[in-house]
Amino acid sequence: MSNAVNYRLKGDIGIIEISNPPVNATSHAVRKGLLAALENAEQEANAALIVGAGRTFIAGADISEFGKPPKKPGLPDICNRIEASPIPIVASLHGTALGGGLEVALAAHYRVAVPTAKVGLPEVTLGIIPGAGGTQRLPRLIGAEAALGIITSGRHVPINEAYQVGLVDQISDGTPEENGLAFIHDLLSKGHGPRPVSGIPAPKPVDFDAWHAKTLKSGKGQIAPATAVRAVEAASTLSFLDGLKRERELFTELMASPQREGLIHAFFAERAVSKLPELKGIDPREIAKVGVIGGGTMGSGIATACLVAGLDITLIERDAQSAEAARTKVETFLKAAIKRGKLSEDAFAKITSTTFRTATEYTALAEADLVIEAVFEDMDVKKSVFATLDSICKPEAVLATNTSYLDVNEIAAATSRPQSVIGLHFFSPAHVMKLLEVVVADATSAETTATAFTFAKRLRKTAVRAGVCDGFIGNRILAYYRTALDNMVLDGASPYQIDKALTAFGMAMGPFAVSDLAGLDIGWATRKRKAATRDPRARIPTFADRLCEMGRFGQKTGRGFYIYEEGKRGGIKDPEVEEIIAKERAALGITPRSFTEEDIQRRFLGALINEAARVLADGIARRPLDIDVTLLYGYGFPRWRGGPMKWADIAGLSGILSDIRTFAAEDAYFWSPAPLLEHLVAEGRTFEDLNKEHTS
Ligand code: 3H9
Repeated sequence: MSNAVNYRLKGDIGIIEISNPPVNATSHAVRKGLLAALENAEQEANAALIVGAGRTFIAGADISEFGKPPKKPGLPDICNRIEASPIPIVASLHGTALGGGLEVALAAHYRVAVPTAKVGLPEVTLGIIPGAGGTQRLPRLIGAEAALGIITSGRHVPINEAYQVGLVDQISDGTPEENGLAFIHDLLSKGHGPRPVSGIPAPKPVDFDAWHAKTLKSGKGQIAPATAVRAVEAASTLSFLDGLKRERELFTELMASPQREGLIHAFFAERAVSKLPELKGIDPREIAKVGVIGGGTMGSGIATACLVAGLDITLIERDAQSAEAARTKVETFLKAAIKRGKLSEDAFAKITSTTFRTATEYTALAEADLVIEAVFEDMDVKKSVFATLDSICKPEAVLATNTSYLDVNEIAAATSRPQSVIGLHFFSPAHVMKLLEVVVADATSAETTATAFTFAKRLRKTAVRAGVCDGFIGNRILAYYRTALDNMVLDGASPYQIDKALTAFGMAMGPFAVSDLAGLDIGWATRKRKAATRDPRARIPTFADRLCEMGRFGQKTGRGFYIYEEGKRGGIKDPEVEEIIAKERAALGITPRSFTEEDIQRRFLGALINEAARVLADGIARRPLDIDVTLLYGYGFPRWRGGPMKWADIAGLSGILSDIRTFAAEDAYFWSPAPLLEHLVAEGRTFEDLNKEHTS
């Protein structure tokens, strides 16, 4: 028997324990072990219990085996074999029973669980559907409607809810083994035998076409959830065996899709971002008390994120009135967190009475373990804040700036302890957005960096390491692709057409709608700041300046590229904007030309990948996967495409380079190809090869 599965006889019950840390995924060794253990149990036991060793039952199939040649026995065979067993089989769940793990439990004849367990079929989040009978057994057990809700969302279902719909038979305190054994003793004493789910009549049909249409629409280009609807439909309309066949066909199709490749890349990339070789063995500093300077939207959002994570917060504002306004803002954010189920009423009461306070003097930060500055984006202001912090904070405190583009080295130099200074670039709204760029300056110590990563984890944020440059990873790449889009507007495309083309590609929002949300005045200020040093060959989106001159700053003023009407979600197109753009083109002597959706997407992606390659070559991002995670979590790049670098690998780097060279014929300055991209193409290598170089 393999070490991945332990088998022993306890009385007349065979105990089959999956032991494949960290999450008991059903690797080849587990599948072989399960089969052998089952055969043993059937020979000598009156019933068998399947449990997981360690922190969880089974979190699913082993994702790292996907894309490789399958090895027998497959999980569907194992599940069918479990269900067909002549002795009753009970699965006792704890931790998570997900994907193939839940499918094993569904193949068992009975299911018990501890109160903290969660179950789910999250396969669609990986670009596939359940492939070991989940789409056929779950609807039989709980009905098509409830099964569709679980399978198409991929969500982790709390065990109480699972119990209420009949997915598990009993919830008990105690260890999984105790729970399972007690259940089996009861079962045997009542003379109950095997109870295969496949024997339950087919679920009543629901309006599968409506489910399919709805799921396809909300998938925004992602196909797995809608495909899952068709698999569940098969449970209603076909025999169990034919349904299994249909599930396999659909599963196999998706397994071969680029969406599966992209989503699985995203799964591993988001776990790899926090693994930095230089932090191995480095202990982070303790963080309990945090100071936040500035109570604007960003500072208040940061304070909220920290408070929800249970940290003690002192927020500094310049006067009592601003401090009170910040307190109100934070309380509003916290109340919204209660509504979203992220915070309890009790925790809110505790936060507002004890762990959150505002102050107007920096001396209130003397005991802070970490201070995050979120004041106005001005180098002189920031330097003076850091000089003050240096004189007040305890020597072991970490001093962080939330700047989105300023030079963190220069800020660190304003202190006598640059080793303790780091950038923590939050994304707005900071209590909601999951991305945190950890900007490591030249003198930042490994201990400070390790502390920042641990802090991010505490906040349940995904932290990406970035180096110092204007815009770090994300905003630097954004500025470049945004220029490509603005140039297209100058040349004849409308902002609305561009937004439509890029949401069709899968971006969460169109870039012009995003600018309206962020405020057009931000880009305007940046253009003014850079005007003196701008290369004369660079083109200027004067149409955006005209909008700002008219006070059209976006959502906050009711007008930007779009018009925002009170009480309505999203903006509507404004013909006046098109007129302003047309006038600017005429003033610049540009004859407008037309762009297709594909033209727009190719330019957007060409620019994004070109600048991303430079960001890599400059060491601002160490690995392509760091860029993927940044764009996925902070910029609305579609997860099912894996991130821009993964998308580029799948699309083919030589095609992208050839696009860039073609565009260079129109504007050689902007479209000069990144040398790294040229090298990769010349050597026939990919971004994934660079990821591997950094992890091997
Ligand atoms: C499936 O089951 C298909 C079947 O229907 C059909 C088959 C025919 N495989 O997330 P963590 C690793 S599809 C391999 O940091 P947490 C993970 O990479 C599968 N490895 O912990 C990490 O490794 P490292 C359906 C896996 O406590 C380590 O385990 N199942 C797998 O925050 C710890 O993970 C899913 O989609 C796996 N299945 O969260 C569930 N899962 O330490 C996917 C994890 O080297 N997993 N690893 O970085 C999860 O959602 C979370 O891992 C879980 C734990 C909630 C379980």
